[in-house]
Amino acid sequence: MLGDQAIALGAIHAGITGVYAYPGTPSTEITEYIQDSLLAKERGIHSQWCTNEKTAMEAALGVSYVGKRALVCMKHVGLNVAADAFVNSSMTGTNGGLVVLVADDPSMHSSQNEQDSRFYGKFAFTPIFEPSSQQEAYDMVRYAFDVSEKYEIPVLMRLTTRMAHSRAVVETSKIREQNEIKFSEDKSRWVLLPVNARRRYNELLAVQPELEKLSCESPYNLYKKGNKLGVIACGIGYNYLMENYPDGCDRTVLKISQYPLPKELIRKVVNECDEVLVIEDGQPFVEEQLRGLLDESGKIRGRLTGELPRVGELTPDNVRKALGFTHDVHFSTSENVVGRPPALCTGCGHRDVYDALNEVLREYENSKVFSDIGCYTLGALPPFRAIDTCVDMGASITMAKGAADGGLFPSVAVIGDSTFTHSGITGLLDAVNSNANVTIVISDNLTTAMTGGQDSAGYEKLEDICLGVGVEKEHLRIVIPLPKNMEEIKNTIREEIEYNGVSVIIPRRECIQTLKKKTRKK
Ligand SMILES: Cc1ncc(C[n+]2csc(CCOP(=O)(O)OP(=O)(O)O)c2C)c(N)n1
Repeated sequence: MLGDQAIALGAIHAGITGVYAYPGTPSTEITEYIQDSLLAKERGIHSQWCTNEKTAMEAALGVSYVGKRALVCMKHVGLNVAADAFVNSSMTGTNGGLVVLVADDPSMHSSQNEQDSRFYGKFAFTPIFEPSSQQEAYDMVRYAFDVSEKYEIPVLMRLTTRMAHSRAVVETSKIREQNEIKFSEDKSRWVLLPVNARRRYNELLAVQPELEKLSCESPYNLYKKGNKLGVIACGIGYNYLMENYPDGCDRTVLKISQYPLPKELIRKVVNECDEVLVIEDGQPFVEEQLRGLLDESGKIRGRLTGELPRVGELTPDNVRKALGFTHDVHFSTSENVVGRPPALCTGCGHRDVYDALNEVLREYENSKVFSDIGCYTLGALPPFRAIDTCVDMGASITMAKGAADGGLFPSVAVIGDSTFTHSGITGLLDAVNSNANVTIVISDNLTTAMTGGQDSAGYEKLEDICLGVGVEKEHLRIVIPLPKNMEEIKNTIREEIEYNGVSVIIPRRECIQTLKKKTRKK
């Protein structure tokens, strides 16, 4: 199974009542697996996509509130969107088990940054789990639900790209029933008024030593005594370490797959070894804590000391180099693969949108196009070079509004249908409320194409949403993005740019990939 699939099956077998998610690489396959699972269907497990990560997190918390188990999945930047709900869920605590699965993307294979979600877990004082193999991913989900239920706290489970997207054989265990509905005896902890929140915060802090003890005794944190060269290997880093020692590792090794940091075990390694190499995929989360502000001993080595690269993902090769092996064994094949820059598909409607937009905007001296995240972001690359920004989901409309406030004309936003419902609607409301002079293009391919064609929450609802938010009917225009309609599309764009207020243009044509899939299915 893929690591993602192992998580999904582990969650079904652990007795979840629902999975709540918004797609995002490399986490998408978890929910897709549950959606396709007959067992999940038989058990009535909820698995419909959510509008964004915050709605997913909150729905999962609602499931937990009634005593049942919920899995919530997202990519790392999704946790920024869900952060308000996530951090506060550790204050309310949970009733049924709640596992928040976040897939990080070091090396940014398909992301805008390589933030490390373990910081969020520490920030919210939740336990964190980080599997080092597919088997562990499967087993750990159940364990994570048990910890969540025992300590009444949400738990964060973190994968990185290679863990999510590589395969291994997984042995399954018994299938557990879902929980019966039940409510917390302590009702006040769910109402985070300051008076309750202060009490809850103290309780959350008070349980931390117990969670740390649990980490020290965890079956997933292994200590093995060896020579004076120590290694602390976290999550998939342990996998890469062992790959370099097919006949067994002679170093002293501490494998970490459960946090808060098992301080006692860490002290043991540091005391027993002359040098300790910290191998972790992502940011130097553990290494930085070990070095502290004043550590000049040079004993702790890793990403901060140059043994491992400061940025990008771990590989068996860069781990090998850090371990001091001089003879080269290359695990990686990537250097033999020719780079293939991404491009919009031939026949994609976004192409026609950009062709029209480029032609019209050439007529203006200072136009800027604020775009967003999706397939249409590829409009930044040749031959289009049609967009000027892409920051985070939803930022197109709001940035266009801000730029218009600052005097830019024409100020244009381009956003996809799924991104619009994810986090563009509130920005549109801001633009309407201040009657900003912006032209907004919602390029509607009727799906969430970038992540593989998941259902789009605003399907057949975009016009009603825009009108409901307050866009004027005459300035809500629909076009069909096809080369034969080029003149009509250009005229529509021209007219709406010239209108001094909020205009929305919806070019609508189905994504050719989902169309192909549907035809094949038929
Ligand atoms: C906060 C966040 N969540 C999820 C993603 C992953 N992601 C990137 S683009 C995208 C959706 C794109 O769909 P849409 O806006 O309809 O554009 P399309 O790809 O269909 O052109 C998603 C889910 C992300 N980058 N950031």
